[in-house]
Amino acid sequence: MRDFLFQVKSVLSALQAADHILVVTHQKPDGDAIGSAAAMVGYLEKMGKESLVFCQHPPQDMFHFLPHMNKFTTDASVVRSPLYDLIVVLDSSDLAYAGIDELLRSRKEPLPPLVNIDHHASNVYFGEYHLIDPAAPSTTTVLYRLIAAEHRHFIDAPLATSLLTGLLTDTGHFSNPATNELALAVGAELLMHGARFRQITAATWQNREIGTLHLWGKALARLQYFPRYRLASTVLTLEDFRTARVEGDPTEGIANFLANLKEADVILVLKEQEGGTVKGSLRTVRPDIDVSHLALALGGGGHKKAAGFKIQGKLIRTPQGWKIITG
Ligand SMILES: [Mn+2]
Repeated sequence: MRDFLFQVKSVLSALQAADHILVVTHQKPDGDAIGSAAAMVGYLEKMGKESLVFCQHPPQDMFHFLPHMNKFTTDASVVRSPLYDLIVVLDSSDLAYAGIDELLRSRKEPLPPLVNIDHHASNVYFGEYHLIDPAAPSTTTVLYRLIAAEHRHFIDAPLATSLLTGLLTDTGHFSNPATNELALAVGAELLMHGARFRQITAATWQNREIGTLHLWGKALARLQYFPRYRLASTVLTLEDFRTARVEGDPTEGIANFLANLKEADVILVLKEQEGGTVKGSLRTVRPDIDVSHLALALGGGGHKKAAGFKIQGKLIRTPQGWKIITG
């Protein structure tokens, strides 16, 4: 706790010393990536600082109710711009996930200092300043504690709404194992600051489309159970996504949903991605199982209860079930 307060002080002084701040959030941004970036921009604006958000992919339409969406850019040239005297990376355990490792390496100008704000247990502590709490349910919760430390009066309804969005989406609307006492305490405080709970729920939860449910149907129909490992697994192929004609990836919730399965201790969802890779999502709700170890062994990372990895290969159906053909 003392360590956290020390980190808060050093991050605040780095923010205060900068004039133009580039905020970076992770590729294929989820509610926590977008909510934390929107909240950061709102906070910096109140501090009188100019900022812009770089993200490899644009926010999905469902997040357009959030403030500062016009501050997001996918234009990689901003990462090389000498204008910015500080880079703040959010919700990313490493710079590759943030989508800027190559961009920073190929940059000729000297690098501005980097601030690393996150809640992944697998964070590699890149950058000069860190504010990392693996016990935090979301990056927006970490950010809330940063802002509330000295600038609680800056938290208005739009800022609180951005922060609550990350908290709600990362906890599966207060249902997954990330839902701890901090989640509920910060959630209550954000509501008292005017966060629009119903608006977030309507936009990010009550938004299923027919094509999405058809995809879910395929994933559920293919569910396989391996009693020896108490593991249940399913797959989705690129062809499935093409025929469903859905925007982005509306199947992120499948692994969390399956984690509630009575028979299984571990859930594995495999999804084919563009460019010849397969993405694996691991989940558990068992207090004594840490799936981040398995994810790390497969070149990925994440949290104890929710982790993932990516491997080269494609999915094929065999008489014995689905297999990954690697290489
Ligand atoms: Mn997160």
